Amino acid sequence: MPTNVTIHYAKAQEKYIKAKTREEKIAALEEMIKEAPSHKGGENLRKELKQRLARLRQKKEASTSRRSFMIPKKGDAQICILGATQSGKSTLLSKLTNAKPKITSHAYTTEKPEIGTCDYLGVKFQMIEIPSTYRPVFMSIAHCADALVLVYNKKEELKEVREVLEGFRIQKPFIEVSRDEDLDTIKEKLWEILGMIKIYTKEPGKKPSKKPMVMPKGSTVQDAARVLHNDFQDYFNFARVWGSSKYPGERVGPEYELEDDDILEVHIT
Ligand SMILES: Nc1nc2c(ncn2[C@@H]2O[C@H](COP(=O)(O)OP(=O)(O)OP(=O)(O)O)[C@@H](O)[C@H]2O)c(=O)[nH]1
Ligand SMILES: [Mg+2]
Repeated sequence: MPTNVTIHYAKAQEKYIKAKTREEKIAALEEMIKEAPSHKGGENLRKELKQRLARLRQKKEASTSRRSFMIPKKGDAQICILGATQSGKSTLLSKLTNAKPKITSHAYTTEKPEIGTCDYLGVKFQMIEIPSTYRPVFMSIAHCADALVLVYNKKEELKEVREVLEGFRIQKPFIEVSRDEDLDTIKEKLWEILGMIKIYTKEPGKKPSKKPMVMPKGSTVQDAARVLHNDFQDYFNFARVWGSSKYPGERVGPEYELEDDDILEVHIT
């Protein structure tokens, strides 16, 4: 124990030593900082205590945020469904995906995130309905999603959900969906706002893949080839493209920018 400390400091230090939880340690440290001697010799002590406190607070924060509801991404895009209670979120989720969420006419029926997969021309959307309580743990899902579906029954409900998003500083591409909307139209609109392209890859002399490769808009042959071959740098020779190219099967280089629904054949040496 450093010399020249007050009895109050000594007591706080004892609390710190005996503290069992992180919260107790933080509280005791705060007290120690307050009681640390103010003369010149106390400066270093104070500094050291403050650093210790900062480390403890950091750990506390890390453990709380780990409790947030992160759902591992599956498929090509993660979409969060949210809106006012009873707006029809679960009904929409059950229509679009394989999920079977509970649907009743009681408010706040959905109490935890419900997950399903939606197919759009071979693209897989992972759709997650979050409860309308807008708890931070659930809003973290919206925070991590690639896009949002704001479901509403009455137009006024949209104001509420937009305010909530603003409050949480969540800025994601979104679509607004009312109950009567056509499911295919919803999927098309979602695909549009995601800013992605579907690429069908093929091997020479074979048919293109059924399942598209999904990439961000602006991706080049090189970007796609990297996903296909780890050793692209060493072995890329040329590629052929059907779709956006001047003529079917045009020979292109690595910088060629691909477009939605292109067919790509990569030739390696
Ligand atoms: N007629 C009609 N009723 C609907 C439609 N969508 C939802 N409902 C009804 O509205 C009620 C709430 O639907 P849910 O899909 O559970 O709504 P939710 O937003 O998930 O509700 P919570 O999870 O409780 O917040 C149920 O009684 C549904 O049958 C729709 O498109 N048409
Ligand atoms: Mg629901």
